[in-house]
Amino acid sequence: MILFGLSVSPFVRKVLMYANERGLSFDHKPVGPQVDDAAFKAASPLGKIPALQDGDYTLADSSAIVHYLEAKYPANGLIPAEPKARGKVVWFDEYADTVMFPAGTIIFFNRVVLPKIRKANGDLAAADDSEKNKVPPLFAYLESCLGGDYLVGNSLTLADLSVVNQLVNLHHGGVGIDSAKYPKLAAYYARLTSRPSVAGIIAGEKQFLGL
Ligand SMILES: N[C@@H](CCC(=O)N[C@@H](CS)C(=O)NCC(=O)O)C(=O)O
Repeated sequence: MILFGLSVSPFVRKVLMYANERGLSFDHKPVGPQVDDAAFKAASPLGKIPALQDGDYTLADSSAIVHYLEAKYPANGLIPAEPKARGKVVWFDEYADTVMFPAGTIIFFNRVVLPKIRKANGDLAAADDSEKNKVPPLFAYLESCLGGDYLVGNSLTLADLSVVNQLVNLHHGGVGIDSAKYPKLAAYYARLTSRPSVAGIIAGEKQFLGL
């Protein structure tokens, strides 16, 4: 199996963390979006990362890829079968991808990607505005959802992978989680990012990004 995409994308890191947690191995090709590579273009109709090639089967979108892998390797998966838990896992995956990402990418793109990778000026006012106005409701909501060690049930699920990887990009963008205001979320972030499935990836990214 080939997984295309740089891990600094929270969507790519979600799939990498999933694979590591499940003990699945990929040939990882760390390409950027829209790269001019025939195999990548065949796997990613929109040119977005991540994308997967498994033999002659191709698939784009982090959630689609995780669902595919979960169906292919069902034992000890990270998407629960119990209806209420499964519904919540899909909800948090969607919340991370469609609500957290737009708020976080303004920060990560303008404070990190543009200056550090593309050597261009970012729109720092837009990043500051997102940190001040868009991020606090996200943190407050997540804080209110955390009762135990994980977002859903008593074990790691796709919900945690989706949410924590959006938090990692916020962290790369200089947005920490204030443990006085959000004690459960701050502890959750520290706990999840210390898992071997993702800790090494984050350390490598910090080096790559000069953070
Ligand atoms: N819903 C997609 C989102 C993928 C996505 O937006 N990836 C970004 C990188 S973080 C990308 O490739 N953007 C390039 C573009 O939109 O052209 C997923 O879950 O994989």
